Amino acid sequence: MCDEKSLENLEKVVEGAVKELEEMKDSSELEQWRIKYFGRKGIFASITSSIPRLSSELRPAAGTKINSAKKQLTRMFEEKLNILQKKKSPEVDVNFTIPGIVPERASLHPITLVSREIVAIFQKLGFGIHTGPEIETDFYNFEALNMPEDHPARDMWDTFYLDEKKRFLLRTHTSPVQVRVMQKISPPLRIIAIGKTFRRDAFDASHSPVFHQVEGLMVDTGITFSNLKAVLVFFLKELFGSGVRVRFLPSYFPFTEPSAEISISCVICDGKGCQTCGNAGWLEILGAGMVHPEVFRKSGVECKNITGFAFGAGIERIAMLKYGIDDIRQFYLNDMRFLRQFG
Ligand code: FA5
Repeated sequence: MCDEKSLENLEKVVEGAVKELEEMKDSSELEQWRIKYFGRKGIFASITSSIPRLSSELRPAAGTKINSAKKQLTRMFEEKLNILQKKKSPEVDVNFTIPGIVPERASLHPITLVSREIVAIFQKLGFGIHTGPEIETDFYNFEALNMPEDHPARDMWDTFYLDEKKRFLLRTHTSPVQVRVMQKISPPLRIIAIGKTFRRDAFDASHSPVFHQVEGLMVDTGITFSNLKAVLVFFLKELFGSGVRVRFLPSYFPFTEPSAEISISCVICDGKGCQTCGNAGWLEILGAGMVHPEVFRKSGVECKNITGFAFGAGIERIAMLKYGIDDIRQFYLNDMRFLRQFG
């Protein structure tokens, strides 16, 4: 390619190069093409090196021709490269060096956290975990718990009934699980039951129409109020710290006799009196008592000398005291700023 003729052939070279480019199928073929025409020992290097051998009149025109041919082919090469890169399969296109999107870490709901803590404490004492249905019958929610039809104590629980005849309802407490367990398992037994409960209560800072309770039941020969006291004091000290003081006062539940309401020294003011405890220094936290003989009878426990204790507490109220939450509605608003604090 070192004469005038070769320069005339430049057009043919370009034509051939363009045709080859059009037929290229992948970038490795394209690279071969680039080396063939523009490599150090390529066709254009050879054509350019022939310029000094041309007559001085021809040289400028030859230079211009070669340069414009090079420019045209370089532009076409880049266009083809672009097309082939876009055609690459998606797997090949993945850039493994780009940092991934970090998935947001979920956290457990405070009610779940407290429930698990309660379960762990009672498991240490050998209590088994039981559950019961959220839709209950009148028998389990009231009658078997020593509240026959028209018993005035039924008014202690504003009930969601599910049918006209009031045979089915959403359980108002976890106490029906006591009866269900005693019907199935003979004493000795010690169990807790955690679950949802429902009441027609107005939704305010301390009441929710749906909330959780933990029920406890221990039945054996010779169980006394002292056992109840020992278990509950242990439980509350594990949950709120060994410094907490526990107070038992007489109370009334139709299904326990005697009955007690149990309070702890206010976790906010340590018993000095504040807004949370209404300046009383004490916070009521549990209802409890010795299982009423009528409940044993209705549950089919007939053995002599069998006694037992039962207790029930609201999980939301416990969680509020543990975490210093002043409004029960926070648990159900799904506000991520609130929930993230328990991560
Ligand atoms: C009962 O429900 C009894 N079944 C407890 C019991 C069991 C006593 C075994 C004796 C033996 P009470 O109605 O007081 O008791 O409810 C127990 C706890 O549930 C309350 O102390 C409170 O913490 C919680 N609670 C009651 N109503 C609501 C509500 N609307 N929202 C949130 N928590 C509530």
